[in-house]
Amino acid sequence: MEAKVLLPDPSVVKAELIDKYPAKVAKKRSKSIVINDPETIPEVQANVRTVPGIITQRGCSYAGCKGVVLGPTRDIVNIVHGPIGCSFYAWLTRRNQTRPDTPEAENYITYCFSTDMQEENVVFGGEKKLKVAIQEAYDLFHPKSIAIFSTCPVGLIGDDVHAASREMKEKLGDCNVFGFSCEGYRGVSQSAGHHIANNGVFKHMVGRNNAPVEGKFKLNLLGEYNIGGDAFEIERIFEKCGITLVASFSGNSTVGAIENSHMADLNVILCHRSINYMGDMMETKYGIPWMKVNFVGAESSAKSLRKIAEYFGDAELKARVEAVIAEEMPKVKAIIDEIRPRTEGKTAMLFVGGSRAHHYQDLFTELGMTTVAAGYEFAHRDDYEGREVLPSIKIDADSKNIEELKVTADPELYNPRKTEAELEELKNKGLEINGYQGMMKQMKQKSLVIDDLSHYESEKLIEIYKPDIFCAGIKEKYVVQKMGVPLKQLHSYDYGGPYTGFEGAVNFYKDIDRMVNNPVWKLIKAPWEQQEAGSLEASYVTQ
Ligand code: CFM
Repeated sequence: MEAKVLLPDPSVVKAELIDKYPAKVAKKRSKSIVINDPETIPEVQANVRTVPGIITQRGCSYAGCKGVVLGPTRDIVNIVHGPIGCSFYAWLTRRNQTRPDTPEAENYITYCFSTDMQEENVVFGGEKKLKVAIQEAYDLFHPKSIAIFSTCPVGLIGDDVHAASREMKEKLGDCNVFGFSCEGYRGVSQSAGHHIANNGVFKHMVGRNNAPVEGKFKLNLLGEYNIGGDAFEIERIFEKCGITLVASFSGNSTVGAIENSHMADLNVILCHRSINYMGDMMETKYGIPWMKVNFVGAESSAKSLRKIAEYFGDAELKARVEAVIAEEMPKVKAIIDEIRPRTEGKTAMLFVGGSRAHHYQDLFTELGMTTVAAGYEFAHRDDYEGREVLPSIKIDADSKNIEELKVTADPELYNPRKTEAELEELKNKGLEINGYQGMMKQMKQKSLVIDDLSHYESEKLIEIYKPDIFCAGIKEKYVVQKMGVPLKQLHSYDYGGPYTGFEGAVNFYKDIDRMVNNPVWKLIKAPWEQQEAGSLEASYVTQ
């Protein structure tokens, strides 16, 4: 039975969140703060510029391109063309793990490659220095691929990273060199960087190797970045089921696997926000359908495996998947039965990037916990409301900045994996092909959905709801914990993980149990409990 959670009136909460803002800001923010109705799905303002002066959780386009999409592939040398700070900030901070076949196998993830742009390069140009850096990396490592990432000053001074890459690719002969115009300011958030990265990976990597891949059920795992070892757990499950993983984009992946990925017969997408472009482009060019899955949550993992088996339509695979679920689930069930009485009825808030604020709600549901408010930092309306809204999304000037690749069917390699009739049949069985329903359909009536949550709003939310746990990132962690509320980092998982699949679910239950039932939080007095009412907002002013 589900525990009843009494929630404050969401319209009063919303009014309070925007009450202190200047009128113009309040008007803008109110469009991004929405009271959910899973039946009618209200419109959420998303993927628009953050109001200047507001402390946002967001990152930049370079972070989305280099850090998120390309970063986890181990045998590509990623050179950052820019000041050293951009590299240091991105160096090993995302906890994406990788497992080379042998200790000697190529793995550049632990390195930090930068052109270390100086004032002189900003004034006189940095292309020469970039070419020297590419040559140096090549001489040291002889990698198969080198990617160049542009930081803000590169775009400002007009260095042509693409021309430099082409020149070096030709000169080196056996190294694929390509660049990304992913300057931090290219979009309103890291989301722009995802799109730029998808375009580059599609243009320069996918389809370079047409060698056939062994296996009966071949798929690519899109939008899984192996944070804390998540991909390892999914790989374990696939292997048990007899499913062949051709390439992962891009956790625990290699350049070779991505170049060969168009040989798969299905793309499954975990993180819709960061990689849906790739799913669509591969479908158009090669005829590979994509399907949204979720391996966060034990029930969701079982459901996703069943969806994959249904797609391939093979009786033996279906039986195998059922056997794996039957073997894995009792272990999960034993733990949840022990933990759930302690977590049942508690509340959570999730404010993370572009997909985890949705996916992790499944794990909290399994714990009997209610998500009272959630939102993404940089997702688009389709991630909230479902892909049906795509035709009605207005393309603003910021989105127009990002190239839309014109993709057509490959004259030789296009091979629709399913006929129209087969796709229709799958749809009738409830399999959503090339679709995603978004977060809101799954969230409760009257829960709050907030896009690009500001620091101020997060403090207010905590003050009003006093949730049992708040999920966000390192920038929020200690501020929230000083209020007496534990914060679980869902970007890096703090030091934990994996949280995917069956074993991951068990890890998560245990970690959350420890956090929400830790008596230490009761010993902390939140700032508003220590100070007089009204004195908080101005506490940053020195008089
Ligand atoms: Fe996708 Fe991600 Fe996320 Fe993301 Fe990210 Fe991340 Fe994230 Mo941090 S790709 S949108 S840009 S699931 S790095 S692994 S945790 S904000 S919710």
